[in-house]
Amino acid sequence: MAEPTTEMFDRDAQTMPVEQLRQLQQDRLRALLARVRDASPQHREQLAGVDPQEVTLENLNELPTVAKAQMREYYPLGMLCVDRSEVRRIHATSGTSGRPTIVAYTATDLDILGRANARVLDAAGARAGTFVHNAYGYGLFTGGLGLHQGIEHLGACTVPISGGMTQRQVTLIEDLRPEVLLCTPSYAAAIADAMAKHGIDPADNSLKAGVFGAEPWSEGMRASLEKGLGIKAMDIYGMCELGGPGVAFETPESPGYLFINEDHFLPECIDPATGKPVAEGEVGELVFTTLTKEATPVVRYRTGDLASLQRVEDPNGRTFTTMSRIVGRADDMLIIRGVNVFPSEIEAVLLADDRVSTAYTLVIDERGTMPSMIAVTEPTQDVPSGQVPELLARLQHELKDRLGVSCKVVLAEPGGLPRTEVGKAVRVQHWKAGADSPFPGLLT
Ligand code: DLL
Repeated sequence: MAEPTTEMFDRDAQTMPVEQLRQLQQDRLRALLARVRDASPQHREQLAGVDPQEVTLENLNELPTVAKAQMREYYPLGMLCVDRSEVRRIHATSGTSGRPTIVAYTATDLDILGRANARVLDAAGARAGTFVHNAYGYGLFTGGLGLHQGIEHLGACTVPISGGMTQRQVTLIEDLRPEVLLCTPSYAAAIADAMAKHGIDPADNSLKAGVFGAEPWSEGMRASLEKGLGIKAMDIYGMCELGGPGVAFETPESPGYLFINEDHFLPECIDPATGKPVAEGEVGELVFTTLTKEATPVVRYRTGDLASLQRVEDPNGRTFTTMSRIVGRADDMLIIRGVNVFPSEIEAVLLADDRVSTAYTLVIDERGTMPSMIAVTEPTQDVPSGQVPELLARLQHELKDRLGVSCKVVLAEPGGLPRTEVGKAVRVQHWKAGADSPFPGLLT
């Protein structure tokens, strides 16, 4: 695989001087507002009375935002800003917690989706001709086909396996020798476990890089995946309402900082309670405007995702601003005995200990008057049983230290917990009074 430092896909756009980038964003923002203001019922309502020529990057935060709940009211296509005949593809959110949100793409939108994701794959070291094993789900979910678009744009080769049938995935990786793996981090962990079970040495497989996203993950998970698969693991962020994957991505030289494809996605970071912008480097809720999307553009879309924004020095010359890892979702936060807890903090503690496997679930026991937390996980295969009591005590101590509230730890047998093979891992389960135990035999 070529070194990412020697060439760069779309270098001119990715390394544009910041002043020029700001001007491009300003021009695109005004053109977008002028185009969409009267183009759909959703935009008409949101942008009533707005004069696009008056809007600048500095006063954009005075415009109203739009959130998922409002988008649902416009189901299915009340957001559409082009004629139906121009739509080339539809994707949708899974809609498990309400009506799905539909996003539509024109031919230009698909081209931009491809370009944005080609930048991601190029940063991970893929080039024309590289074999890419794409185990993100294909279908209405944007992950599979969104990254597929990027692989094709780059001229690389897609293995469009989608999720599931893990044994078959391992066999195909052995046989076709892809260099890049694409899937959720929890599924990458399941693939690593399956390889270990078959005695495949991480150093011997063909994989060199993995691009993992669509769900939260931690530095501990990165270390496990890098060791278990013998790869460099990179983060990718995106969401259906913004068009899918490829909104932001890490490079091997920027762990913890995801470059935002700022020529297409204009980021803001606001205090979720007041809506006011937060300072650079401070955690707030990400808000995005899709500067170039034609079919279903969004203006000031509140993602619910919490992260910080910062411009960093890139050794490869990228000038786009960066976002941190997603630290949580505003609606993910648990309040346990008065303490605010993000499930991602539990993963960070558990996986910092390499004696613990990547499979875990956080059970919120709500059977009593006060909720309590139980982390259900497993030791890795090679932990001697004599070490288990010390491991449990250490994890519980570290969790209490980090969270400020107790979290009991329960260990299953190595390999005893189910793995998520399709879709996003569900890491939190609520155990209500009268309901069956989520882990019979382990929790009673
Ligand atoms: O998950 C798009 C995607 C596909 C991103 C493939 C990356 C790779 P949705 O299904 O609409 O879209 O889910 C979007 O997933 O608001 C975040 O809460 C979460 N999410 C996405 N990427 C990350 C990430 C796709 N890297 C929602 N880290 C977002 C943490 C993520 N959470």
